[in-house]
Amino acid sequence: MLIKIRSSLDIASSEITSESAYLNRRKFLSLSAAAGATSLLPSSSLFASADASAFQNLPSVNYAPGEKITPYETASTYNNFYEFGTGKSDPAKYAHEMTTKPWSVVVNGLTDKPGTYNLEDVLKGLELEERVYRFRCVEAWSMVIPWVGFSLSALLNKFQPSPSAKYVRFETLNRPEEMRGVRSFTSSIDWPYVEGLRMDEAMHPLTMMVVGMYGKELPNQNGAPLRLIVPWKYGFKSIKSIARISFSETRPRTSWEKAGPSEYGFYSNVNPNVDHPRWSQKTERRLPNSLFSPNRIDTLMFNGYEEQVASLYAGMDLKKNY
Ligand SMILES: Nc1nc2c(c(=O)[nH]1)N[C@H]1C(S)=C(S)[C@@H](COP(=O)(O)O)O[C@H]1N2
Ligand SMILES: [Mo]
Repeated sequence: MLIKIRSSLDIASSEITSESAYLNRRKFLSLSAAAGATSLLPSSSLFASADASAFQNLPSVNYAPGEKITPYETASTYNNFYEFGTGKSDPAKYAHEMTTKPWSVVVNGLTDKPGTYNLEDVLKGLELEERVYRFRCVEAWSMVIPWVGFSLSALLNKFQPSPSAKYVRFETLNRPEEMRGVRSFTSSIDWPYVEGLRMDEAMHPLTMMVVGMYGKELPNQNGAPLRLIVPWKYGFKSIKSIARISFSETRPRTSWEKAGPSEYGFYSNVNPNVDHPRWSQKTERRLPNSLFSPNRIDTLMFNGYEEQVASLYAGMDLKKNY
């Protein structure tokens, strides 16, 4: 096994929090028993099916206390992943056409360790954990999701960015033959999908690199095998299926800035006081909802993570830097 996974034996019972409410204890026990039964099969990577248990029994922290976890069914069927179409159900229908094994990541720019790395090598030595975060799309819908991954800082530190690196840029896989949205002539996105963070945002402990959700590997439609989650920013910053990570001194131009500069800025912090030019950001539709239970709730400053991240933006005009 190439990734360091803590077995249930080395986790103090105090670390196994009761917040993993979506998995009741009995279900958990039966799943780990099943995983135990297959552990004699040869397996060489975290993502081999015999290692399904690698995503369970992890230390878990709930960053959305008191809120209901969105059902897996909703989180894995109501998606934005324009590489597979613009409809919310397109990713669940078509993202299986993307090959995610094997997967490699190019690391370049201002780093002492440029190269093309197998996913297994990128992840080597990193310890998985679970975090429950609120997730807020710029289209004013939201969910609460238990992600599995680790702080992005742990991964970036492995690549020793040089002190002159001020930004990190991410690129999604660009493989039109497996992505019908990329092949489409009506797309407004300049492929590949590009996102970026200021280095201090990237190194913030809440910024997460994600490989799983709900105690399982990420489904392709949610950005397998490697995606970003920045819980205080609008969902489009959380780029999926990452194939390149670059360090730079200058601010990268992101796909959404290019597509609509007056509507989508570089920072894209969740902010109920700054409306999108075409709609309000004061409230959000918490999924799943229906005509009869609209589930409208107030949007929180920095998506509820103000205490942890506001200092990153001290002195900045958040209306200008939207
Ligand atoms: N490569 C890529 N990443 C992407 C997108 C996309 O179209 N392509 N959509 C973004 C948007 S707008 C949102 S809201 C989230 C949706 O993540 P989810 O489907 O896991 O909820 O992914 C983000 N990451
Ligand atoms: Mo979004």
